[in-house]
Amino acid sequence: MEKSKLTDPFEKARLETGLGEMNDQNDPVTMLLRHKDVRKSAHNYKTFQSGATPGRIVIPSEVDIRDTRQIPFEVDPPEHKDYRAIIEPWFRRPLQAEYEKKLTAIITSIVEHALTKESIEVVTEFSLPLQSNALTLLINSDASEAETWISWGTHVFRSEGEALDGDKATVLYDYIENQIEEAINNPSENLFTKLVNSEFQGRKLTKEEIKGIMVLTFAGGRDTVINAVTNSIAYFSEHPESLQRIQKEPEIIGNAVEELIRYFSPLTQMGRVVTEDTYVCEHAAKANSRVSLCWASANRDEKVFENPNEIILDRKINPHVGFGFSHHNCLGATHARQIMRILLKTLSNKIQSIDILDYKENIEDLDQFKRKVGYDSIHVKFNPKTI
Ligand code: EMZ
Repeated sequence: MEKSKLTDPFEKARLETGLGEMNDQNDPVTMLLRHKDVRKSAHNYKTFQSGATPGRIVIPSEVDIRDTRQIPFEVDPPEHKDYRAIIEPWFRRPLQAEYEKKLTAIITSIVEHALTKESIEVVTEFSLPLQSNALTLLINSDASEAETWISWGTHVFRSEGEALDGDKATVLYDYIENQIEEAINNPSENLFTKLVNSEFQGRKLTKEEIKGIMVLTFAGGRDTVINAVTNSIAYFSEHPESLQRIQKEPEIIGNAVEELIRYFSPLTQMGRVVTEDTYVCEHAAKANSRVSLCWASANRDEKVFENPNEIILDRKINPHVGFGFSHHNCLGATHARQIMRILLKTLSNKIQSIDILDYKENIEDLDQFKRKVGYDSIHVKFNPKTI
């Protein structure tokens, strides 16, 4: 259990040039590291495009393992807006009281189960089941579907050891295609049925479009939620006083969630394809090359955040870009925030402390930078509050 000292691998490059370089499957990426440049480029969808070849804006690139365009994520304005309008209200359901109640029940039962164990592996026995059970609410499917989704592991496109895995993607695609047929033949109240009945610019969505929306729903909020939850458990195990503070001052939970998202930045970066020769930080960026918006670096930018490498639970001014920025900001953010809020509340009410027994960090290799994004595994013991 070797602890990395790599709190912010981007600091030096961000200060010196504002850029990083990484090779990804011979399709190099120029990484934008400064908060200002990241936000500016995220906004400029004409020069920095999302709707290129499906999979190309993801790093590592997924062009070799999928053809399905994820929607609305891999579509640029103006179409982006019309797709997003179809699903945005659905993705705000997590704010409804009934939804919140069900999510609280799911999280409470997972925390209570953890309390019965002498040792629990957080990634597979806590965060993954939490993510998948919570997703049944977002999709409004039967609770029993979670078991199938859990069996897919922490990433739907990568197998153990993080290698991209086309066969694994096929499992997800088959599942989604079956569910679309099921929604056509046996309509229910779930998201598949909702999409089958939805219209885009005056016509029904095609099956391929529905598939693109559902792939994003399954893939986009998976490892990110799992890393946010797992990293938070690790943080609270090192800082039991933060749990006590949240219990005493529940009004800081909203700020605390934003701060944890800023600090952990569960999604390191997202790419864009350059549409015309341009410059980023005085560096030429050629048409058809890739840049990335490095949320993780922007979120530690010392020009924007005071003491960026500290978790300040009640940080007031927090313009983090952990959920992206501009048109493509995270569709699942409402759901993710609710998960985190309820998790913090539940932990602070039930847990006295958490002992770390053993762990293996998950270090992302970005060539020039090595970044701790989460854990491959972390065994802990949860200790209950006695009063
Ligand atoms: C894509 C991406 C979306 C990609 C907001 O992020 O998440 C990644 O985990 C997936 O591999 O396909 O959905």
